[in-house]
Amino acid sequence: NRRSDDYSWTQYHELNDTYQWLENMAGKYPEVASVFVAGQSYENRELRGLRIAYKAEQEADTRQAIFLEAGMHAREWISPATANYFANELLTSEQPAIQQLARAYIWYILPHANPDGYVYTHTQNRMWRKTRSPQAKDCFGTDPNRNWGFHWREVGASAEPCSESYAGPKAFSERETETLSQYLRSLPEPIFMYIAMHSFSQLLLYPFGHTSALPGNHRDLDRIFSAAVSGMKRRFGTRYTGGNVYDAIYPAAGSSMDWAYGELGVKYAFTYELRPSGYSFWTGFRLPASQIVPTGQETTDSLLEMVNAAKAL
Ligand code: ING
Ligand code: ZN
Repeated sequence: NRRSDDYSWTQYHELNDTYQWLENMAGKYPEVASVFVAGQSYENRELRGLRIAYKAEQEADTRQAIFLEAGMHAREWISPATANYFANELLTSEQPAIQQLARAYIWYILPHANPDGYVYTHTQNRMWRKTRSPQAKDCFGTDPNRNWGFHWREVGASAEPCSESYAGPKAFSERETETLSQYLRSLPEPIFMYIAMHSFSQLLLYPFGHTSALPGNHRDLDRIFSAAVSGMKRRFGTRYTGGNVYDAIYPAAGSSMDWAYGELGVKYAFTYELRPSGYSFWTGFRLPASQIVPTGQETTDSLLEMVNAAKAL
């Protein structure tokens, strides 16, 4: 129903509008951007994303990849919106620092890791979190951020199919997580950084969720964390806190971030919990669309500092 050329940053979009926009961006910047399909959902939707690869400046292209995952949880609408805003910045920004950032890596931006759930939040239940696969007891869905095969279901994940944090009957039981994990293994470039976007509470998190033991490179992760948090604050004074998942938020095994770090060997893995701050369930997922732009701006500032801090290590 919407024209492809009037995709806006002042409203949340339906899945197909964003999928059309991804195609349009690839068409508009054919030298740089292409659509990729990272997997399929239970209801046969694509996990469609945008690969952004500027022309290599050196003859031997040794650039690494940065993978940005969003929309894993259906109701966290600011997550895909922010990922799309950032992809747009990588393609259109006139700021030299952003252009440099765009050119220094091969970017994979996946706005909707859980497309079935996202569609469901538009058509049936705004507060849906999980996937939409039928489970036992006539309940639907698995928590896709508890379903990854790294210390699966050890802690902070439910064995109860009706629970919001149901880990699934086994690791990678969900087609979304299984196909995405295979896609990540198949990338031609080594993955320098894995970034997941959720909402809300204004936190920046790093591994692990299954234990309070800190990852081996936690001092480096802390430095990157500090840079990213000050980047977030620069424009509007937005405050983020955080740290390792287990201590900073709650024990939670089976996330994509922990799998990327622990199983794929990605050294720098982070999860943003975007705006708003606080813990009010009823307002937290309904961030006004007027905040897409400021959230996008400050998060772009943060990502710039995050990547540059990691690069400088
Ligand atoms: N929070 C995340 C969740 O999956 C999280 C917190 C992040 C857990 C990273 C594990 C790893 O519960 C939300 N709001 O989804
Ligand atoms: Zn989430």
